[in-house]
Amino acid sequence: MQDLSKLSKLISRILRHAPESIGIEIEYYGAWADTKQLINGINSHSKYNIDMAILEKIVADDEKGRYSFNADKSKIRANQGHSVDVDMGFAEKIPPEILYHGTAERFVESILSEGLKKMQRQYVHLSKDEETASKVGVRHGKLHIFRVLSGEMYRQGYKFYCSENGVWLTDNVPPNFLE
Ligand code: HQG
Repeated sequence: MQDLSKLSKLISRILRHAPESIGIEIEYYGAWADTKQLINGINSHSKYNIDMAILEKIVADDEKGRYSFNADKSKIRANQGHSVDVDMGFAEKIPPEILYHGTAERFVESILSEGLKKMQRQYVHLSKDEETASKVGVRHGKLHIFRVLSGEMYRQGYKFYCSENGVWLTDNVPPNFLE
């Protein structure tokens, strides 16, 4: 029995960061990959075996709603988190007054001086609640959670977007909007 969570990690790496690793491309507008090409690419370039039924299960069961299909399931994409250059066409959205960002303690000093930067990804990722932020943060080490004054940022002209799976995104967060 293969480990579907490892297969899901591979899929998110392919769809967000490295489509070329299995010889496929993702479209600039919408970040779509061809579903059949993804399946064939994984089968020929990795140790995993996948078919449409397994892929559908991974997409449906993903606890963060990381992926979506188009209407006829001929295309698939990651809903957020890309480092490859894509335009997801996110609509601007008014954020809640406060959002959260979970990170590791060792980054705190740098974040307090430079603000939150997007690093390898296309946006800074913010969470709607502290619980989600803590899950994001512990991936990096000893947890530190920042409160982000997103309402105030919005009023000062900063743009916010929200992905299909509820992750808040913005270009950067200067230190004066962090608590
Ligand atoms: C840190 C997961 C030093 C930032 C999650 C973070 C998320 C700085 C790290 C999604 C900094 C980047 C994204 C600065 C930011 N100095 N460090 N000025 N500015 N950082 O993984 O937000 O499970 O690229 O605090 O749920 O942790 O993969 O971003 O620690 O939505 O689906 O630089 O990934 O989704 O790390 O996580 P990441 P993130 P998945």
